[in-house]
Amino acid sequence: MSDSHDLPRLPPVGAAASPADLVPLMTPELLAGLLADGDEELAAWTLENAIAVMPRARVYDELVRDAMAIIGRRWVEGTWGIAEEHVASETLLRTLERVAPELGPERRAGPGAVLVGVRGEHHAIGLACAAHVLAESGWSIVNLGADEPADDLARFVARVRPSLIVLTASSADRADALRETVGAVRAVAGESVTIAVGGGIASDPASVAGVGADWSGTTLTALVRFAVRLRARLDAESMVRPSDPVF
Ligand code: B12
Repeated sequence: MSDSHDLPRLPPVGAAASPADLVPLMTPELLAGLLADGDEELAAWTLENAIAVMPRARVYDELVRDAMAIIGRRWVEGTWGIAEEHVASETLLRTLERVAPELGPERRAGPGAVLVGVRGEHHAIGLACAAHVLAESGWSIVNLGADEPADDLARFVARVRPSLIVLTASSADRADALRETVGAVRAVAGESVTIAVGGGIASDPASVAGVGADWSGTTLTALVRFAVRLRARLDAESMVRPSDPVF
């Protein structure tokens, strides 16, 4: 008969297990495996339990990001191929939809934020995560996703007049696209819109220094802090307009 110590260390399921007991078992390795297997049921269960005991932004900054970094490493090493990375990315996007914050009609009452991947940027999972944490902080969100041309974003901004634009760019290669995007938005909205930049590029301050953004950061935890302060300032200045129907 096998000793119980030989059994795999799977998370306990059942009424007795509280999220706090489960979180230490919910490692990036576990989540990476679930995502690469396409198991959105268990991946959503994992994220829900983590979100029950930690701020959502921290779950995305640590558990989700580290799990996808494992996928990336295995992809680079050749252990997993493009297919496994694609399965993981698509499973994660479906999983995020399942764990999205449940907000009522008040989600349209806050100031508007437009989330955008700059021209050429195809990494869009960070934006999906940013949409959740900003919505939870009282912002009305439109997520335009990946690879948005600067001139089209400017047209959209002129129409919907958001208070905040969140730009993502994964690497320093995207500095020109970022500068072009910030310039196009400023041309139609001037300083009436606040522009925040993040993603991989923000870990290289020299790359974001000259793009003309108001703020940059590498984590959603920092973005939430910034957005809460901005929201308080807009409220104090009575600058929150009723959102355009698009939000
Ligand atoms: C999934 C993935 C892809 C998918 C993306 C699918 C999708 N729908 O988004 C696809 C297949 C499209 C892809 C393509 C490529 N990829 Co890729 N990809 C990844 C991978 C494995 C995971 C990225 C991810 O989603 N992470 C999870 C999210 C939650 O994390 P995140 O994006 O970092 O976002 C976090 C923060 O950055 C922050 N954040 C994000 N945006 C913002 C904005 C603001 C304002 C703030 C404050 C914070 C913030 O919040 C998030 C939570 O903390 C990474 C590996 C890794 N180490 O990250 C490689 C990686 C990013 N890719 C890489 C590369 C090289 C590429 C390609 C060039 C590969 C190729 N030869 O074609 C192309 C480039 C495509 C393009 N033009 O953009 C490199 C980038 C190296 C670099 N820094 O230059 C990485 C690091 C892999 C590696 N180790 O080499 N990729």
